[in-house]
Amino acid sequence: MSMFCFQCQETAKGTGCEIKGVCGKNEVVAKLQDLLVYVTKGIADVVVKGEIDAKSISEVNHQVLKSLFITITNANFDEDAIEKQIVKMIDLRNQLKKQVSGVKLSDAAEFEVTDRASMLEKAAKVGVLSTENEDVRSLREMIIYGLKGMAAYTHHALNIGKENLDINAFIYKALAATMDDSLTADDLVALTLKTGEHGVSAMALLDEANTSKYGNPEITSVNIGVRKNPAILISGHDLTDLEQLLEQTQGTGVDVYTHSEMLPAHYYPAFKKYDNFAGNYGGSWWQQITEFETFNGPILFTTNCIVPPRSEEIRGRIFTSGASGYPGCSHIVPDENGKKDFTAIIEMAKKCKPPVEIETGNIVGGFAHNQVIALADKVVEAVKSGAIKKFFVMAGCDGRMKSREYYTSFAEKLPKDTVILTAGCAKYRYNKLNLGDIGGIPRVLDAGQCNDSYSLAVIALKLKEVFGLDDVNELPIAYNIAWYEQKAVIVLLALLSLGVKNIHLGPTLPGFLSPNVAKVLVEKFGIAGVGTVEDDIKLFMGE
Ligand code: SF4
Ligand code: SF3
Repeated sequence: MSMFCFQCQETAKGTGCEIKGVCGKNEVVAKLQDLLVYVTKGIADVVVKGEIDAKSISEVNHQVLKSLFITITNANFDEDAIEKQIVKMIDLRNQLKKQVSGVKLSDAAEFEVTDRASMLEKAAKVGVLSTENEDVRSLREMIIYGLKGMAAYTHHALNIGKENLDINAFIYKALAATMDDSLTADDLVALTLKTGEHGVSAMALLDEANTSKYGNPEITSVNIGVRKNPAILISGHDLTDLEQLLEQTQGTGVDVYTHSEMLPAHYYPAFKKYDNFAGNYGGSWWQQITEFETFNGPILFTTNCIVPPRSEEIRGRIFTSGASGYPGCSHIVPDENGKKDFTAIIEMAKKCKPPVEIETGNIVGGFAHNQVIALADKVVEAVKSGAIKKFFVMAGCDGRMKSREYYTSFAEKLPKDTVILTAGCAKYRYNKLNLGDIGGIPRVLDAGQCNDSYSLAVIALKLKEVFGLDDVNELPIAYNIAWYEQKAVIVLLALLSLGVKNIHLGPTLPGFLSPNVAKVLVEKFGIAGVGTVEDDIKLFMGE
């Protein structure tokens, strides 16, 4: 076996990628990512055992978030960039160690490597399979994947200047705990829920960062056709990159389109003032394989999800920033004030043909908590009158597997007196269907990106209050969530920590759940997989 990774839904055979990632990650990238996670654990060990206050180590905090983010599925395939980050983290770790004396540190805090070969040799000993007990391994990895998602959201908030040091302190504590052999399976289950709690805080922090800077999302109709100008496509989740790109493209004759998870940027009031912010191009992340061909212009990835480009021509048009990276693609780095210079992308766009139109029409979204709560009277009335029988939270990720057609069919076949609440790129399975509305309330309410699943939780808690219920599970809300990468793991853990039960998770249950851990999730939280559309609808509707 040359590598092992089972962190995403598309993992080979549902059990683990062992030769090459289904995502395109090769053995070297996989191993370097393992080592990057390991050195962040080493830093956590130093911080926890040395009782170092997160307040005093801001650069370390930031680099830990970035390192975890780099290892998220489809974020970074660039061996050299990951190697550089490992070197940086070892250096930070060694600086940090000078503050600590008289404690025995773990190997993760002590190891040294000299070159790529020694990194790969070390990585082979510290990956996922280095934990032998499969239940402990399963719980440790579930916590680590949750932390990766949490780190991504916290990193976005940081880019907007918002921090919550309790989250950073928790990340250290939890990372260190994943190396602690004295913890029992019960301790690790408790830590999983704690991870979920901090996931709620991370999403709330990002929500506060986004809405304080860009305003509260509002109902918006987004054009999915094209204009006649050359253009740049921006993908991923980082709104600060989008803001800077929109500023720098003003008056250049270059339009900006969103792709995949960047679509919800259109819902924020602050971006509506840019007249070259043209619309959204294409569907969810995996459709980039054909959509980048017809887009014609350069593409900026601000985060995941990158699919290895099929041609040199396309690779030459891809730029990356932040935690994302791809070999051979230009990576834009910020200056010391966080400013990024996108001139190279804009100049390239000017020489490219305008995008080819692949569809026409509009998508309506912008139903984050503030907007939905503004409509609360209407929603509550519709529930009381029986016009709305049930809400279906269908947030999460999309993916390539054919089995995900389930979600399109599920949305189509749901009774007409139901409403879908969505967030994340899962929505592309049904957001272009004409599902109609109920007394003016659209049957698909899109709150935004995957992190805006937080909005769905806020909405549920508000409804619980309005209806005077004691338990969020008494609401007429069912959860049928699609997952793919580790941000969906933190969303799931966040919902569990809020007491939400009976979540259905698909299209397949995570390969990283051992049979015993899966059993705990089923027994304690009522987690279930998906069946056939017809059976599941009957089950959810209580028929
Ligand atoms: Fe496989 Fe997913 Fe890991 Fe990629 S991220 S190597 S597809 S499990
Ligand atoms: Fe999608 Fe990658 Fe997860 Fe932010 S863009 S939800 S998969």
